[in-house]
Amino acid sequence: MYLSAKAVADYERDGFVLVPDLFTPAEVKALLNDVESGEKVAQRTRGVADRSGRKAGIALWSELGDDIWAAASTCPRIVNNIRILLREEVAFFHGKVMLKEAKSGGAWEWHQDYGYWYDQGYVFPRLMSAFVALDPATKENGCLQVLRGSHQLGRLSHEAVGNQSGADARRIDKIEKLFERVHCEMTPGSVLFFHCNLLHTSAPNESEHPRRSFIICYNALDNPQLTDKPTFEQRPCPVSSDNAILQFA
Ligand SMILES: O=C(O)CCC(=O)C(=O)O
Repeated sequence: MYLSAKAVADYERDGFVLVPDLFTPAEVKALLNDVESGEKVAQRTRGVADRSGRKAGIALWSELGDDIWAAASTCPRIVNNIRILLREEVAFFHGKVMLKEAKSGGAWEWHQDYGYWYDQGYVFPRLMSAFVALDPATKENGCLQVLRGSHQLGRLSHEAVGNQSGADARRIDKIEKLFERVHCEMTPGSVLFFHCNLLHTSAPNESEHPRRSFIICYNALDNPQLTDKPTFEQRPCPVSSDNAILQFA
């Protein structure tokens, strides 16, 4: 389950790498059970409107806690691959469950995550995310779309679009043609590792089924946050045992 040298080279060229079936069906079932029946996601979910006012749900937290989400965030199959890709020691940054309801879940505008993490004071673009599909992610239900290699652009200007922060739309119109657009269709349990400057978007969910995912974000341990009120705990991300998720099943 550790990335090969080729996968690391793909990530460095493309800004992302997809690992099929990193989590087992039993682990995905346990995570989905917590989405549906647990308190954490229910208590934290809020809607974020896209440019047309359609909302996508997001439940976000910055602490690891002692629950199934912490177990997934400290899973060696994730954390050690993040270390391999960032090539340095990493800290947990935050986790977020993304909920695109059937027929109504809204879009996410083109953006780079470092577009807004820069505004939170992070000095270097040495952060990245692991997007864990909990449901099948398809074109119909608004899977993630990325521009292959766009992390090489560096950070673009961002502006408010709906309740979101989107990359400069006029610039996106021009540069979109320079890159291959990849629809990241994923089976449940698959994980997309992606760079914080990779341009990505997703369309509304037009299907009959929800599209749920868990995105885990990590920062390089020594990437400081310029702020009087740090929200980021600088300690090495713990690594749990490989079967920790199932202990919460
Ligand atoms: O869930 C999605 O479709 C996109 C989420 C996203 O772009 C983000 O959280 O940065």
